[in-house]
Amino acid sequence: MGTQEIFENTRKLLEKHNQGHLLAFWEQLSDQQKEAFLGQVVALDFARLEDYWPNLARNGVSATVGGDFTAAPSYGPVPADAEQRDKYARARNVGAELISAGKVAAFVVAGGQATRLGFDGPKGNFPISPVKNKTLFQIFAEFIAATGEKYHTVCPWYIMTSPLNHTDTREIFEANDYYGLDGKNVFMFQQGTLPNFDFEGKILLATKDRIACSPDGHGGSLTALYRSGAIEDMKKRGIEYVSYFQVDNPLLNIFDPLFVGLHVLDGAEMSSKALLKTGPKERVGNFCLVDGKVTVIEYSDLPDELAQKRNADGSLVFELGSIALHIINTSFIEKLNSEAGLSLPLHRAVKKIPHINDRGELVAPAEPNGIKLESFVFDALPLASNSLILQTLRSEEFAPVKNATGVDNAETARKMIAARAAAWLETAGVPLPRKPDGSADCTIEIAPSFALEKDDVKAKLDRLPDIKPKDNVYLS
Ligand code: UD2
Repeated sequence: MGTQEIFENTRKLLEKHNQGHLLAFWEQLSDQQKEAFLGQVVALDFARLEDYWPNLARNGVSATVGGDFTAAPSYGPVPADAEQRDKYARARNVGAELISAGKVAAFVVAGGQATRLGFDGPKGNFPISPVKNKTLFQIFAEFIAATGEKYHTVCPWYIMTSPLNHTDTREIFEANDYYGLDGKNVFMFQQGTLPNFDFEGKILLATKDRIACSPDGHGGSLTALYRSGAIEDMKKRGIEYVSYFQVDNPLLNIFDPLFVGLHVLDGAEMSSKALLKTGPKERVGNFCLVDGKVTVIEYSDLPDELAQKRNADGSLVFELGSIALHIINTSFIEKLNSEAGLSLPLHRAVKKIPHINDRGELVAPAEPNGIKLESFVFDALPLASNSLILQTLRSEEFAPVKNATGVDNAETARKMIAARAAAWLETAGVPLPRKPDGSADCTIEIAPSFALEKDDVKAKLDRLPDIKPKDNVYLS
């Protein structure tokens, strides 16, 4: 088919979908631009385009909140009774064996824009550790390397970027020599994009020859893992479980044998870690059971009266918040992609979207002018045949770097990293100088090579320096 014929077909298709305006500047484009532009139009997934509008007009929430749903059950951060103590011990062993056998891979979603943090460049390059100022990427890389050492194995790392930051991310890894990891075991791939719309449902043009697009949300990772060949690579390596995490949490335990073990013992396909929310409206997803299926309802979608609802003992009915840590079976990801094709609900976000107007002039809106669509990975939870939730402790595993100021900022995260390090040392019996308010009067940073978990500290006690008030101590 020649370009003219492709153009005619495309024009008809666009007009059918009320998007004919996209060709307004066609005659002004060079042949090369025309070809590239047609490529973008063809990639629009017209089969799904029809589905976009209802999602644009109203928010595509994760589940029918008005329906019959209840709080989701969970495993506590510590076993509830003797039987559970036994199960946790077994789970730890099973998890450790699977990690040792190289069946678990790390997977970070790092395609977001870090707009709230106001940081220029991939968020993973944000410096955060309290003494050495290591970046998020470096902390994760060292955690992965130290896990390999501890379990005498290789833990591959899959990294999802987006067209917004792929080249920068790749360059950062190369400039840092993959933080000591073997580049062969770091698999970087890009997520897909979705077009941006105005409030009438018309797709916006970024330039005369480019459609305005944005990353398709972390839910896009489930498709991107498959399409990029990452799942194929995992299968070759014998990986059966993916430890999914976000780029903004320096405190997480990427390879938690208990979490992996419980997931496997319970025959789950996709599991989650949760913590008790700080209050009804903390900005984390809420775990619920909808029709017996574990489901996450994002904070913005949970009606106020439900968010505020309390049990007789005063605790919140929906008290479990999602911190976006999941174990996902590679076979589940394959199944989602190979059945009728994965189609997670699309959530809308009203944003300021730079674009060109019908005169071809660039507009940088001061107010929100359009809609971006995203899918969320947790919308795959109800599709899993079984899904468990394991509670963890905020002080142990959640210090997200989200905002420049206010809650969850870099300073709060730094303090939490140091506070956890101090708590680990004290649990191992190391006395630390304390301020009158009880907080540690020193700043400790524990490198993953020193300890991955609290219990690892005990074996290193002979390597500890004498810690005096105001000291900055780095343990590696
Ligand atoms: C997310 C969760 C929230 C809670 C919280 C914990 C959603 C909608 N909400 O909130 O329930 O678990 O995290 O910290 O997820 N990303 C991509 N591609 C994209 C969009 C995002 O890779 O297209 C990555 C991003 O780089 C980051 C993660 O997804 O690692 C989370 O993105 P966010 O900062 O937009 O999520 P947030 O804080 O609204």
